[in-house]
Amino acid sequence: MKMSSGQMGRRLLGFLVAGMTLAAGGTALAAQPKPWEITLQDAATPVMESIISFHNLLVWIITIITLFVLALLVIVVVKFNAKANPVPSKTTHNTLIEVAWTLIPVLILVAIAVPSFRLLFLQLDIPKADLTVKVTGKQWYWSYAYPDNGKFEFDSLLAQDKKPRLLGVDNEMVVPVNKVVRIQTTGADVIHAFAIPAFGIKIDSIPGRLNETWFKATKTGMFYGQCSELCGKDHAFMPIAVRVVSDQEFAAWVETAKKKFATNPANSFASAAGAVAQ
Ligand SMILES: [Cu+2]
Repeated sequence: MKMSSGQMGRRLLGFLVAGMTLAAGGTALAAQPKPWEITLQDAATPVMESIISFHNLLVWIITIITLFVLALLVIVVVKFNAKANPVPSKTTHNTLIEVAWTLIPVLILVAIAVPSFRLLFLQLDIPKADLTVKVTGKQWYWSYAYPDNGKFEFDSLLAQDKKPRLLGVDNEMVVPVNKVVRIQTTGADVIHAFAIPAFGIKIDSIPGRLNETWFKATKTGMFYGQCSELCGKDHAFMPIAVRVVSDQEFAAWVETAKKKFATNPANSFASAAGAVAQ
């Protein structure tokens, strides 16, 4: 069948719109990495929203600078090559240009510094927390304790049979939605790093040290992260799975967790041994 260029254009436009709708539909569900993903995961916290908008601002700035430098290079190559410009100018100084190429980059850096520091303070200045979760990185799994909610701690190990592959765990970390959660993290053996892209957090879990960060998840659902510090042979197999639930569901979960995971040193030793044997 022969198509006119108008028909062809409309068809192409159709594909484009379909593709974009598909992409938009895909990102709405994303709380985990997707095949062929090139952008950041969707934000589930105010901090991640700020990270994404800062990132987008930087992409604009870097794109404009790169295109500008490319344009200058093209002009030089085309207009000032030996053939086009056999007798080169002897100019060595141009005060105006020298002041401009010093000042403009400084102004650009200052313009970047303002939102950059604002974001840094948002991340580092931990607001009054509604609850604290103590996260311990171990070779090769995570343990979660809820000191505000009772005396219980549990291990969270990769569950081979669970979806998504290599991200599903046996016991998820559970937190209430729209609450400030303070994360205190440490390492039990070597340095690990607790990172959840959708929450915009990534912090080292260092033996002998307690690092703090925070997040406020504004959406319920499952969110996944991974250990982000090379920590040994099973570094790739200690995912982080966080289930964000309503206040009532969280309260109910705390009650079951208290019974299920009542602090028992023998239990945590047994699961540690299990993890090593795995
Ligand atoms: Cu690790």
